[in-house]
Amino acid sequence: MSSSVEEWVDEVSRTTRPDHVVWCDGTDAENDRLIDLMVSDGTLLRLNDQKLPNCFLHRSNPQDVARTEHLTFICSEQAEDAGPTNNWMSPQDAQERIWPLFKNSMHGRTMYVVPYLMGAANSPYTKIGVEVTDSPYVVANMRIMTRMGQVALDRLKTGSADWVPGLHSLGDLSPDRRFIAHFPETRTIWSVGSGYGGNALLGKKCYALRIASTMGRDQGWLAEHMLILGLESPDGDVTYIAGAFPSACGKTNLAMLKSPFESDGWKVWTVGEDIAWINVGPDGRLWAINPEAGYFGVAPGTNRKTNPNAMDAVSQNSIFTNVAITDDRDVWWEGMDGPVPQRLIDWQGNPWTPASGTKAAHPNSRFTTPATQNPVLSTHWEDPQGVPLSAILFGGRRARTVPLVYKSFDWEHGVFLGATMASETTAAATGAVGVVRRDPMAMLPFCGYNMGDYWAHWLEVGKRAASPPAIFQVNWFRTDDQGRYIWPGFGENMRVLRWVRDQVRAGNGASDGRETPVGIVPTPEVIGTRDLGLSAADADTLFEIDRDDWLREAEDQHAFLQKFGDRLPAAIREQHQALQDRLSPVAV
Ligand code: OXD
Ligand code: MN
Repeated sequence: MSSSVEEWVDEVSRTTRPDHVVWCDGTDAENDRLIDLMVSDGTLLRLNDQKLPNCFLHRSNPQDVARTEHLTFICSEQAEDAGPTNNWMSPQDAQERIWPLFKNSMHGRTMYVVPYLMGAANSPYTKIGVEVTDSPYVVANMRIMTRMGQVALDRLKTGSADWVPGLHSLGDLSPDRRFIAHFPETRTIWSVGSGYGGNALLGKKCYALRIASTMGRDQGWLAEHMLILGLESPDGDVTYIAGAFPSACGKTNLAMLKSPFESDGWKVWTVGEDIAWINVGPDGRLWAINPEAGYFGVAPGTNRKTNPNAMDAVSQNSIFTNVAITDDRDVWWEGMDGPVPQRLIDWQGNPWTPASGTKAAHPNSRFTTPATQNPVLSTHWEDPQGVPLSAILFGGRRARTVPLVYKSFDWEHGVFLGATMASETTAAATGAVGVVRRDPMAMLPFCGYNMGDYWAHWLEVGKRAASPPAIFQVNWFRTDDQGRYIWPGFGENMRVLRWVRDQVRAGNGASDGRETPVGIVPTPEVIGTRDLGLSAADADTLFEIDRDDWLREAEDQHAFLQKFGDRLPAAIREQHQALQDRLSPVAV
């Protein structure tokens, strides 16, 4: 392996002072040893081996249950390079404020050195990371989420100097001494004080999004918070679609969608469910790989109806975090099929009954499961070049304003839709839930540099691609006057995917669509709202473009875009102006 890895490991162990250092090889035997260790010290609980073979429950510290965006920093030399949407700390301040928290932090613990690949072993787009951690739970999760161990050591051995170090320590798990710091210029990650997924599995959000987005800016590609799916149509053709949705907005469900039209030949295959790395191919199309090997999905709401494929996937070899369990050590969470059990042990380990008045599973409880257990995994999910994208969806959670689906006029307009997308917040991050916030390209918490520059980079990539994908906005979450969701969602989202496919197959001419000031909207007929039993009034609301709502929306977009000052690309400003002009035509 690259001697620089050994040097770095020596250097961090001189500060963190672990009792032992273990280099992970990723074998079953190693994993078994770690699991036994964690079962014996209570870090993991073995679940019912008949119902859930080789599955385990982990209960995290109750103060450590979600990503902590306010403790997440971009440590670039210049504050402007982090931009107005990131927390910034100078590398010098990080050295003074964060580094001391690693002093002796692994004393009495073992330090695991976890070499891993983001991407398939044979892909030219794959990248190497090495995470050092004092959490065996993190090691077991990294083994599911990445290609970990020997396969990465082999890459390092062949002389690759290009790897991203990530230092992780649980510290004392106090939010007062918790930091997740990224150094884009030196491509380094430090995380201390949290064992929770996105804060601690450093390959995922920290590397594959925050650091990789800056690599993509420098190298001409895109690292995106996107699912990738293959939509098979009755003629056997597969159309590849990527989708950016904020956390806990149904990305995993859409990526693994069970089609109600399967007997007619419409089917979804999963390539990825959280992250896409996108390159311009020699044919002028955008090609996407999924850099991950597993799914770290939100458990509550997952059931046989909303996501039967996920229910199958998590039935073995999976780690559950902060879910509830039954008397016979089966898992349970809110929204699971069947009646609510009368007795449970809740996510904190306390007895629970329906009268308790609390959630039995934490709203951000998760499963970690290997992608290979997904029954609808695409046979192309590890193709070295990735899959060619025909469409990109930007989705948010919006009770009003945004229709079920609409198509942008062109790439620049599509980038504007991504730049101004907004969503109501969820439990995936700490903080208030249900507040509308702008979340451009679903990358607000994950873009490692100035978001204005990021939009410029998107525009540039589109210029380099002769046939870029068509861009759509979707919203499954529109409500009626009583606050009820109008759209059934889940499997029925297939109707929207079919329309998207028709649109990209029809080329640039809009078919079955109505041109509005915001974009091209389908008719209720082509989506089939009547077959779903939706009233005409509900169908109207679903596709409505209300001028007053949109004027308010445009005003709010303006306030957001202003924050970027001279880093706002002119094309985005012009797109915003053009939207306002279409909403307020000059009277003649
Ligand atoms: C995730 C997230 O865990 O987006 O994927 O929070
Ligand atoms: Mn995510």
